[in-house]
Amino acid sequence: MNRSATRRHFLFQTASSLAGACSASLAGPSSRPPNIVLLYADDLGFGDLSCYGARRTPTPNIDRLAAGGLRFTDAHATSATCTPSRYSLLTGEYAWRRKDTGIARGNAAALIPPGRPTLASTLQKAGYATAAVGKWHLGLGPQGGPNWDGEIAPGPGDIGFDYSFLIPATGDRVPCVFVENRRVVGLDPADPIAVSFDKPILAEPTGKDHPELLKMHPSHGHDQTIVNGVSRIGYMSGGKAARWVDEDIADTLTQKAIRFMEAKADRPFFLYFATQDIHVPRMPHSRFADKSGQGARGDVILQLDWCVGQILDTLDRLGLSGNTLVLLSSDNGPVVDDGYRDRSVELLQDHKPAGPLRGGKYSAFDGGTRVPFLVRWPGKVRKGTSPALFSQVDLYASLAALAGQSLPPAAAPDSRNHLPSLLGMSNEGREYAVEHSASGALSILRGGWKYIAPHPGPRIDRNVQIELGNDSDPQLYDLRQDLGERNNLAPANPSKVRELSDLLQKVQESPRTRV
Ligand code: NG6
Ligand code: CA
Repeated sequence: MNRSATRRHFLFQTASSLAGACSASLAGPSSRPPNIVLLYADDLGFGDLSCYGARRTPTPNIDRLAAGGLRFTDAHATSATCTPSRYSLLTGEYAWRRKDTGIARGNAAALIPPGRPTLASTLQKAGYATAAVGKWHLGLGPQGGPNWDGEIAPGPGDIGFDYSFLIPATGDRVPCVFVENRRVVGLDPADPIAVSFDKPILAEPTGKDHPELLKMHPSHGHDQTIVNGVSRIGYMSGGKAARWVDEDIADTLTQKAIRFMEAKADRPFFLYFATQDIHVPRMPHSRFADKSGQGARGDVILQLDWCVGQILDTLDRLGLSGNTLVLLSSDNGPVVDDGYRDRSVELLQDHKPAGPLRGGKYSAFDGGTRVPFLVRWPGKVRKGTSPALFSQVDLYASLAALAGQSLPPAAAPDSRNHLPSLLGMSNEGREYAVEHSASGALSILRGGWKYIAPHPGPRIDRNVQIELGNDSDPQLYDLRQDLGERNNLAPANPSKVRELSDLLQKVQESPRTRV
């Protein structure tokens, strides 16, 4: 579709998809579909931002975003870990429907096959320039993993992203190199990369055998190949010139994101900016190191806030703020000790990363999946707070509607168009939301109730000190009275348990829930 056809289509679709839900005109005669900037933080908790009540580490730039738009209090990642949440966000399908969508290894093959419709490919079809910058963690390359020395495909370029600049997996997993489009950045062909998650690669020092080489020590796991004085998950050799310096990652990614927006300022663009912050290893730039008084975790919250400020300032400088929908959220809940001794536990003080919620990252309790969610589009998104139940699985269908795209039947099987609630024109939100814990427990929220299906497994992960929410009995909580999920009402409410477990079973059994 050419530009003006795209615009006509957009006006029509937007008007029709919002008919009855709002009277405000979203698109004036001269408008084009808005740019979309999705800021996706890593492991940021419901209580970590000052606009969500945090008091010790201020986040003025994120607060500025919140003050100019809508702050959700009941928004959810689909899973309590990264890979499945990102999978759901981009495909509009619950990750638990598919095998191999758990936390991906650093050399996992591409999880989303080429040609599969994604949020990015749908926006690309609508005429958007699209980019993924930052953490990927959705696998790259063919079965068996990518050839890091050659062309790395398939990848984001095959599922709708025109441009990508990636941390292939996570900051704490090898390979510790950036991949730009289909190539490792700065690779010396004479120093090829080898990666293994099964056996050590000889001649490469590990944290386990050479703790004297470390500038930060692991608390659990993370004792394999050392890169930049930090031991990682997995083994790698080679690629010495290409290895990243953790302290510069935030600057590098932010720069790439800014360059992309500058280059595409004259057309609608979609920027998926997935920060490494505030995941481990928390290695802030010296501008932020020791500045929070809360250890490395607080410092990287300051760094994340700076990144967001840079993005917002760039939109202002380019004159694009008025025509850009900015969203900020997190892939899962918070964790304080996720494997490195970085003083975050000792200096946490009274800060509650999950706010009033129980559990955190990995957990079936709401701390695992209820996350900050901010939406700003000046003049178009209502300012204030929204209590609407919102799931990230709905971003696909909602943003597709905003861009005037109808979805082919096979696309986005679990994604529903909740654009009116996304824009703050309705507080109604989703009828129910499904959550998925790292142990594989499924929960469902509806009408203020939350049901957690019985699931085997430990109640507490002692390494990370998080309550996982596993129980061999059903759990039922009334979140309106008991947001902290303390009082299990299942024994006293068998009919509510049945109602919610039936609904959850229906969702599990139907291959798609898009209406
Ligand atoms: C866990 C890692 C944790 C983190 C997580 C993935 C250990 C002991 N723990 O296995 O540090 O990397 O995987 O986090 O290795 S996520 O946010 O990308 O899902
Ligand atoms: Ca995460």
